[in-house]
Amino acid sequence: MAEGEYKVNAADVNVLGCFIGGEWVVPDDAKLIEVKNPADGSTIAFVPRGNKEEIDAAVKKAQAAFSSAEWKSLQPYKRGKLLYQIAELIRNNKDEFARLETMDVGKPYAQSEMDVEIAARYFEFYAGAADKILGETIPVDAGIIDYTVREPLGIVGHIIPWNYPLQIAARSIAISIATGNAAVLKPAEDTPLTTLKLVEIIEPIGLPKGIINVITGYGHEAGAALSSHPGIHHITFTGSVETGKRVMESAAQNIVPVTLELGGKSPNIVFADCNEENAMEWVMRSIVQNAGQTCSAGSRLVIEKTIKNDFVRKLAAKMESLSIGPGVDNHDLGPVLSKKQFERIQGFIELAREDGITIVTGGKRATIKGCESGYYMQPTILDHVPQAHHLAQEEIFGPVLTVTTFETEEEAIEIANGTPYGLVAGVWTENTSSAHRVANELQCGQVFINHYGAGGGIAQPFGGYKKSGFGREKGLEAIRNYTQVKNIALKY
Ligand code: TXE
Repeated sequence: MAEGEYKVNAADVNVLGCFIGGEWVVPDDAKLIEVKNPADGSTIAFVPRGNKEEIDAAVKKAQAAFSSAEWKSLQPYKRGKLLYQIAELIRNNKDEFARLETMDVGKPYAQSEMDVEIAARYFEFYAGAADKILGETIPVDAGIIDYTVREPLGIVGHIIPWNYPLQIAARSIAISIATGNAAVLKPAEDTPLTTLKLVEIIEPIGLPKGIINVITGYGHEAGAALSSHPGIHHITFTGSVETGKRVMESAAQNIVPVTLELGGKSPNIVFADCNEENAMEWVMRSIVQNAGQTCSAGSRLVIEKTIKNDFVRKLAAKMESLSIGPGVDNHDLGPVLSKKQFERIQGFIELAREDGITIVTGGKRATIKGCESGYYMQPTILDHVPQAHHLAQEEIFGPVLTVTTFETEEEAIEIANGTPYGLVAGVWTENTSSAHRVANELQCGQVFINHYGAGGGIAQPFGGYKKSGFGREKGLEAIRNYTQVKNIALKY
């Protein structure tokens, strides 16, 4: 059968629907998308292959809900209370969410559990923020009272990637509700399950129908229809640079602002005076988490020459001791998402071989007994990667670490800044002055010193410099993306 030609009610697998205006919809003669478990290639569900029609229906429902008296009169603190309720519901369904995320994305169960907790915390964070979205008073001329109010934008489109589907859907929905917007979400075609589960648990709490809508489908169909829809007032996109450009182009046709959270090639800058054990642990974790499929993955080790050989040797041994296998069995590394992603990573490894780059460890597919159709990849270290080489410049999005050395602080900064990306960086040194000097010079949206991921991320603004995108998600900073400012002046 050709892609997308599955029939509804295919006997023995779960056929899920889109969520439009508070109803679950499986269009009659719907074409479906097969959702697979990357651990073993099995089919776990079918979802509708939504397209223009479904997006249009969702936007209309969102518009009606956004303009309804019911939504307009729901005070901010009450929106906050609903968000607290959702956080509780997420925690009550923790196992189900974690199981679904692991089956859908492939990631180890413990990492999925962490995602569930983070999802709940987004709802709590924005619950508390809902009634604290403040304006200002501005001193102008005598006899004038001038003030600003922050108003919702209207209908916000969210295009969600496949690497952290639950976390990203959660933060999207939480902030949309907190700021008083209505939302249309398009999860990634490979990983729609936890987004659908999320709206399923939210359904009974009594949000006006149409405030949250989910359309499943492919990017070039449902995604493109959403980003070019004239009824949308903002697009939040997380994904590749190439698709980000397309989304921005479509949004430009409607003069719609976009927040783009694109890829990264984030460096861990390791100085000789670092705490080696700590640095090594986090350098490893930052590239193997979710099998390296994390936009903020620490995918480049930029290390002081004097300690490189010893550090890399120990790091390789540490990586070789990691277990690889299905996420449900909670190994250190699960499979990568799909054949497409696996082949993409293999393409980079092939390039390393062709160009004589040293493969210190890994580089091969890991074969797991009983899961031969899964896409498992050995964690890999590539040494002596010239700064200008493709491998040091492009996002690989797999458990593949490149190594480049430096001799001076200036050189470290130059190498760290020397890619088109600018998302995150790690700095490892016991010299606080040097750490701050380097942090000030780095061209990226987030710097971690002596930890990678410190603070947990929920309250901290997250986003890129350069081709890693613009606009910020997370924290209070993100509220700017979801609101617009009105200035009001009164002459008395
Ligand atoms: O991304 P896409 P893909 C990077 C990573 C990865 C590469 C390719 O390097 O290897 O991108 O992954 C939707 N209009 N990241 O092909 O295409 C799509 O359905 C509107 C980094 O999966 O960017 C999905 O929901 N939407 C990243 C989302 O965009 C479209 C996370 C992301 O898919 C569309 C994911 C279109 N024309 C990939 N085409 C990160 N920043 O974390 C696709 N989509």
